[in-house]
Amino acid sequence: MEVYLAILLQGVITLTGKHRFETKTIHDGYESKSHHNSLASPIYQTSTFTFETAEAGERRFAGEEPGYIYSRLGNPTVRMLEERIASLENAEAGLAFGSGMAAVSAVLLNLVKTGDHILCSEGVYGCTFGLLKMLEEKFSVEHDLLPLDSVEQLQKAIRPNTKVIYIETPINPTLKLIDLEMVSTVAKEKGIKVVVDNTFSTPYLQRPLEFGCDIVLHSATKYISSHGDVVAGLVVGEQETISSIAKSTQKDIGGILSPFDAWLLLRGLKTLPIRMDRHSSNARQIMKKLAEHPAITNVMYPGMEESSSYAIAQKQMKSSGGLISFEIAGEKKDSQAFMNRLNMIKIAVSLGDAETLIQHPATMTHAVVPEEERLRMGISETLIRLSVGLEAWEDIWEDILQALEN
Ligand code: LCS
Repeated sequence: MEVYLAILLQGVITLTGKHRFETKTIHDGYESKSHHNSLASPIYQTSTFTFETAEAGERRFAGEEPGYIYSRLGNPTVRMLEERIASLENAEAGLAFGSGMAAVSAVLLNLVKTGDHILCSEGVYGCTFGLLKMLEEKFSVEHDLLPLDSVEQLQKAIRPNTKVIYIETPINPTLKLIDLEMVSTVAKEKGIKVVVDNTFSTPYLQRPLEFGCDIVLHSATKYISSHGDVVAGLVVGEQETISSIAKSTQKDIGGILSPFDAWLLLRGLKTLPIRMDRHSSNARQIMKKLAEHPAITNVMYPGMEESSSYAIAQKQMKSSGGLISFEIAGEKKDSQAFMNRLNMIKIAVSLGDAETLIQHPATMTHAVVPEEERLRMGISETLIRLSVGLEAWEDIWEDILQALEN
């Protein structure tokens, strides 16, 4: 079993901690000298690794000799990605998974057991909500969804059996923010682990570990990939926590990432900073135009001065990212008719891609959430979520405008 630790510890070697973020997105986790000076990182498309002798295999399994064994337990291309994301989040170690939900479930199943309680932001991705329900029904792990917007409320909500505070910030799809420093300060006093889903921000815009949180996870399907061609998840944290997840829920449930998908994500990460800057600046322009339009009744964007999350955005985010949610005057059919009139903008779930995508949370990403809870999360029938892409913002706005005015 020690072998998993030996493989994970190899990770720290190639980190170039002295560099700035933009440099780390390109170099960390990969050392060309160890790979025939290949500029691009190689794809180790293999399921298993040979041992020179039976005794060498025994030593590897016993953790007495470093090296790879089998790709579910570790793969060099996947490891490069794990090292890079750990470096970008300023974490000791990272792990890659076959989807964001594989990452969420591996983390939660590792941290909780029957009888425990999870405190959760009032609003999470629909399948995360589904997982919380499943944990409750099958394993009696209870949860509460709360706004988590004051120390008093947080302290009141913590129970003796609360083991995890699980946060999305910005929350999908209402884009409300949670004060990470406030939550982690309260949690630390009580010995509770804070897990943050950092999918909407990426480490370029927000690094929760620097605010005292314990574990950060991502649906890497989104901004980290950005090309709409990979489904993946990432987790980072302290070495001890990451080793524990690697040895338990990752190894034995097995939701690992393929080497080729890891390679695509390594490639995507190289352009993360310039993409996030463009997503954010495009979104700002679209947000301003939406706010002025009479058919739009409500615009949700943390970087908007009128937003109740504005102060938190200034404190913990570099900029507010590429997602905007808004409500349209009328009812569900009016929102759907608006979406149907769009030409360039594609109707699709997922987000963070180069293409601008639009979706209707009440009937799509959050359709599994019962109506009463959905409305409490702030997801009305007319709410629309826009993932502002990398196109010229004027073209994105012209498409929205013609669909609003036709
Ligand atoms: N966390 C967040 C915040 C998400 O938005 C998603 C997926 C996940 C986790 C799960 O990641 P996956 O397994 O899909 O890689 N969000 C989606 C969305 O908003 N539209 O389609 C998927």
